[in-house]
Amino acid sequence: MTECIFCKIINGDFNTEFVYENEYAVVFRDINPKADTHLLVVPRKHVESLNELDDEVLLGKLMMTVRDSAKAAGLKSYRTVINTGKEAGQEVFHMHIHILAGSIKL
Ligand code: DGP
Repeated sequence: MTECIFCKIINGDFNTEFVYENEYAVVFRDINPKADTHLLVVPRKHVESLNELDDEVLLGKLMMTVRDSAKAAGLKSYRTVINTGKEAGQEVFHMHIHILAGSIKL
């Protein structure tokens, strides 16, 4: 049984609403938003962090998912952040990309 919170979300264990999804990733709202709009793009495949991601096709698909989900959310301008490693502020060790838009408190 997985202990990874994002794997559980992907499995539907918490009924988290996906604002966008495709075969590579799901996108949902951050529980602790740091901006007016704060989304997380999370690969369906469990990878601890960017340091462990060795699939360049998946990395490209994730960036396309950032763009497509931002567009679907009506965002024209946004910031993307990937926290990699504890010292950089990574709290959830399932790689993800933050999308922040509007007033950003980072
Ligand atoms: P990071 O620090 O880059 O690992 O960001 C992890 C983010 O994940 C943090 O901003 C809060 C968010 N988060 C943690 N647990 C949950 C959860 O159960 N649901 C949602 N929607 N977001 C979560």
